[in-house]
Amino acid sequence: MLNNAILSSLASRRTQGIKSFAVLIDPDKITDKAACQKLINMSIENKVDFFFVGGSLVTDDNYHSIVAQIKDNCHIPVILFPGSNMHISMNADAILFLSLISGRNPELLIGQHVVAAPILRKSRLEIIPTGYMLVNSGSPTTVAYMSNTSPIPNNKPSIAACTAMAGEMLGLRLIYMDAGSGSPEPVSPRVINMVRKSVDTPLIVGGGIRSAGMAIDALQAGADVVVVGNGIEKNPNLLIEVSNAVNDLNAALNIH
Ligand code: 1GP
Repeated sequence: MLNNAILSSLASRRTQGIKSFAVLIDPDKITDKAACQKLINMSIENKVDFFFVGGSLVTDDNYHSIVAQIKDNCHIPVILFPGSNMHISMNADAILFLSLISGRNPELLIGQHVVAAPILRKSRLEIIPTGYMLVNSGSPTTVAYMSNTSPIPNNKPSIAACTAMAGEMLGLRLIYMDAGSGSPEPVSPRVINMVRKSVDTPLIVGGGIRSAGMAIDALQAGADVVVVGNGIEKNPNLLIEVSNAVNDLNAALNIH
């Protein structure tokens, strides 16, 4: 039977207006066990909702051990955020089955998926069909280069909205808008807002969120989940700041 616990929880949180915070662990950046443990402990203490693990280019071989370390030490769900069909770890809870719908690279729209499908079919991973949209952040990002696609311009909300709508009509269950890891600018609230009004799926937003204020801007514009990676690698206290801000926002919306 297909497992859909995480997708159901995201959909139900969306219905209730509950916002979520996901910490992205890039296996190339968190290379030692002690640093990973510190991040896990902080995430437990600050009630982080999800871990995303992955990146568009993973060169270190600790992908599986990071997933295992998180699973051994906490109950926060681990969701794979793969850059290719090589990034599958059976110990995780779920995988974002990403179709890069902002691009026109068939490998990332369907090709990699065909290779991954039989492996995923045998796994216990929850498979979450996700429309992945890159949004231009003003400078080239690893993900844009690696995917060989052009991101949607940050000042063209209608293109983003139509892309998300098409993704939803194709049956994708989540939309993830990403400015790319470490991007100088996050996805603009205007783009988020227009996409929010165009689809009913839960909406994940990440890339270039370097302050609690930016996270709140994205959530108030309509994101259901904000993802922060790079900013936390540079300043671990950002994890606490974003978590507090998300909790305050949820409390302000009368959610406990
Ligand atoms: C990148 O959305 C994620 O794919 C997170 O981006 O590392 O810039 O926080 P950052």
